Amino acid sequence: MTILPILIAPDPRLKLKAKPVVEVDRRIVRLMDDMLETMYANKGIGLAAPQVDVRERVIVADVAEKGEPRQPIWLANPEVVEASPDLVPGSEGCLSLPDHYADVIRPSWVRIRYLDRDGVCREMAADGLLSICLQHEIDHLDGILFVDHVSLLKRNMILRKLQKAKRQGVYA
Ligand code: GNR
Ligand code: NI
Repeated sequence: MTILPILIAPDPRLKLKAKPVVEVDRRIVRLMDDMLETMYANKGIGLAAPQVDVRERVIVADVAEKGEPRQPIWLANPEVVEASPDLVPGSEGCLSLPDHYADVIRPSWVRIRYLDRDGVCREMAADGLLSICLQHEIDHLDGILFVDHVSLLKRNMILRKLQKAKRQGVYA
């Protein structure tokens, strides 16, 4: 398995819409495995393929607490099929916006349809941190970052700081 480099915002590649997976073949399973290893190496709870410069609708996640057994999940073509009518704020971070956090308001639970790593179509309901994580990852597949859900002032402040840090070679 391989730890892949993660794109840091602002990067136009993070704003592109990812393409549906046609078949969960060995190439996609390999991508899922590499993404999971990359996520664990960076202490993330989720990762979307566009963050590793792959424009396909693949995400991985694991919201198990540290010290608990790993609970990896692998999803291709995930879609929200039902969302809670009630909206709740939660603090979010992103491996593509390192060291920046903001409150984002989202549905408190979602039902998601996806293909698992065997290519089987499944549905799962998620609430709490998993709900936040999966909505955050599905956003990435549509070129949306958590800062797109906060005020223009806060978004520009975060993106300007990241741009400056990139210029200074902080993430090189
Ligand atoms: O590791 C991550 N933590 C996190 C915390 C709150 C809300 C969403 C996330 S996802 C993030 C990893 C990431 O950038 N996934 O795209
Ligand atoms: Ni993210």
